[in-house]
Amino acid sequence: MKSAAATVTTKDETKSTKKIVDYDEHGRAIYEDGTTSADEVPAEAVETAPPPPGDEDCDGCWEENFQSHVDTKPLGPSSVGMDLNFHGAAYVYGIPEHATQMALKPTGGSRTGDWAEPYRLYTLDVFEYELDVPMALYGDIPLMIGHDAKKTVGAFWHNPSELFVDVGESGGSQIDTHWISESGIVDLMLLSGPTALDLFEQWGTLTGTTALPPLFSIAYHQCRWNYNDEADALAVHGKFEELDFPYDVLWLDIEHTDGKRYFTWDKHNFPEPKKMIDTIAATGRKMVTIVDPHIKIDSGYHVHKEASAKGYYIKNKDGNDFDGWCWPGSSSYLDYTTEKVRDWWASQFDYDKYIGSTDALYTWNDMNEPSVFNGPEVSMQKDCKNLDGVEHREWHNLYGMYQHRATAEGLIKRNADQNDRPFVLSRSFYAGSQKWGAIWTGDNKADWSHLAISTPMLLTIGMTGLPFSGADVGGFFGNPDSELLIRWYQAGSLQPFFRAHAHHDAKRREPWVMGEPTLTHLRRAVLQRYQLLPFYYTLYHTASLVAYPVIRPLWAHYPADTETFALDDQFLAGEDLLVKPVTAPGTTSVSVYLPGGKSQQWYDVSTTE
Ligand code: NBV
Repeated sequence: MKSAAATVTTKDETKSTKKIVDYDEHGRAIYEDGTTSADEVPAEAVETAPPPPGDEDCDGCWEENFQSHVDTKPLGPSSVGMDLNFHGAAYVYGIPEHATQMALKPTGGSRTGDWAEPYRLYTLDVFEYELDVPMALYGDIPLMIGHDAKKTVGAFWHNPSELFVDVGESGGSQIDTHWISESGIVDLMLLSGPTALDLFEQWGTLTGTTALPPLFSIAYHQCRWNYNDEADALAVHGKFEELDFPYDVLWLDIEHTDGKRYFTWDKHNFPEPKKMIDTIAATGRKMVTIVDPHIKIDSGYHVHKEASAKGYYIKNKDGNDFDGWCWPGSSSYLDYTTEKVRDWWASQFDYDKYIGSTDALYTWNDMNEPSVFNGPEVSMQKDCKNLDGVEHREWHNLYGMYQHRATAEGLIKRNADQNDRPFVLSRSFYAGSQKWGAIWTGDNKADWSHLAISTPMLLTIGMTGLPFSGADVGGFFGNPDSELLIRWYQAGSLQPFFRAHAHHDAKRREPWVMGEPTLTHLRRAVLQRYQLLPFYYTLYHTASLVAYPVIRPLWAHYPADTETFALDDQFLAGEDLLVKPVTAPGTTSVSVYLPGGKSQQWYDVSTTE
C-alpha cells in the first residue's frame, strides 16, 4: 500500500490535508476517511492529488496539452480496454464513422496496406476530410460485426468517450480486435446472429428501430448554402414547377437567420417567412431550416436569455457557462444530456416561439459534434461539465444524438394533437440515432473518389442501425462537371437519403443550370427515385419494424458467397434491387457481380430482360 499526503481544496475552499492510503484502479487517491479524489472534484474546481509515487513522469496522464489547449484532467487518468476475438470471422465491419472501405482493414502497420493507426471514434467536425484513413469523423457507433460463411455476430462497446479500435489481420482462424476508451466503464453486449438479418433485428431490439420517415423526406431534396433570400428560394421553387422537375423539400442554411440566432429570420432577406413557406407548401412541398446547437451569447436574444437564466448551458472547468466560438461569434452550448434541457429545447419549436414556422417546416441539426471553432480539434474541452457535473469526456460522442432527439421531440410536440411524423437531419450520431431521424456524411468533395466512398460509408452506417442516411449529392466542396453531377444523381437516387447540397463558394448547380443534356439525365435519375418511392417506403417500413437496413451488403442475403464479403462498390436495396453506381469518369460499361449462382435470375430494370 502506498501512502502520501495531498493538499486538496474542499467545497468551502479552505485548504485541508488528507492522508492518502491507497489508489483506486484509475489511479485516483483514496483518503483515510474512505473518500476519493473523485468524490471531491465534481463539486468545485479542485487542485488534484499528485500522481501516485512512480507515476510523476507519466506524460499527459495528469494534465495534457494539445496545441494551445490544456486538458486539466481533474480526475486523473482513466481508461478501459478489452480484447475481442471474432472466431472464424472472414472480415469485420462497422464502427462508423470513417471514410473507408466496408471491410475493416488491419491496423498496426505490419503489412503493406495496413494502417499504422487504430480506428478512432470521437465525433468531430473535420474540414475537408481525407479518404481511406481511420481518422474520426462526425458520428460514432461502436458496433462491430463479424461475418463468415456460417455466421454473423456483433459486439457493442457501449461507451461514448473517445475510443480507439485496433483490428488484427484477417485470413487466420480469428480476427483479433482491441478496444480502448478514454474513460467510462466496460458495458459490452454481444449479438449472436447467427444470420445477418437476425443480427440487424437484435440490434434494433437493443438500440431501437428507425422511426418511419414521412414519405416526402425520402424523396428528392434541394439544398444549398445558401438560398439567399425569399425571392431566390421562390425562384428556385418556381423553376422546379416550371420544368415539372420533381422535388419535395427546399432547404435554408445558416444565412437565413438573424445573425446566426437560430429560430429567427434575417429581417431584410426573409421578411415574410410564413408567406414563403405557405407558397411552397401550397404545392405539397416542404421546407427545412437549419438549427445548430451553439447559442449566440446576446442578452437580447430570447433563446440565450432564457437558457442562461435557467442555467441550461454546459459549464467550463471553473463552473461558468461554457463560452466557445462558432458561427454567431461567442456562443454557449445547451446541455442536451439533461432531460429538462431537452424538453425546453423541444418547446422552442412551438409555433408561438419559432415565429414564422409552420407545420410544413422541418429541421436540420448541423455542427453538433459539437463543433467549437476555438476548441481542441474544433470541439469542446474535455474538462467541461454537464448539469450533473459529469465531464464532457464521458459523454462527448452522445452530444449530437441528444440534440437530434430533443429536436425530433420538439417537432412531435408542436403538433401534439396530430399524428405528424418529424423529419430532422443530423450530422453527428451515436448508436440509437435512428430513432430520431436521418443523418448525412458531412462535408464531402465534388470528386469521383468521394462519390465512390459514399457507398461503403452508407453501407456501414446502415448495417450499424441507421438506415436513413445519405451523402451530399454533387459533393459539398468544389464544382462537379456535368458527368460527375449526373453520375452522382444516379447513385444518390438509389441511396437512402437523397439531397443535393453545395458550399456557398461552389457555383450554382440546380438541375437546370448546366442545360441539356444534363437536365434530362438528372430528371431521369430523380424520376427513377420517384418511381421507386413505394419500394423504398416499404423498405423503411421494414426497417422501422425489424431494423433491416434499407441498403445492404450482398453478404446479408448471400452469406456463404465469399466473393461478396469485401464487395462494397455495389449494394442491395432491400433484398431484390441490385445497384452498382458508376463512380469513374468516361465509363461506358461496368461489370456487375450477380450473386446467387445459376439458379438465381436477375433482370435489368431498364429493359426488364
Ligand atoms: O451551415 C453551413 C455548412 C453546411 O452547409 C454543411 O452542410 C455542414 O456540414 N456547415 C457544415 C458549416 C460550414 C462548413 C464549412
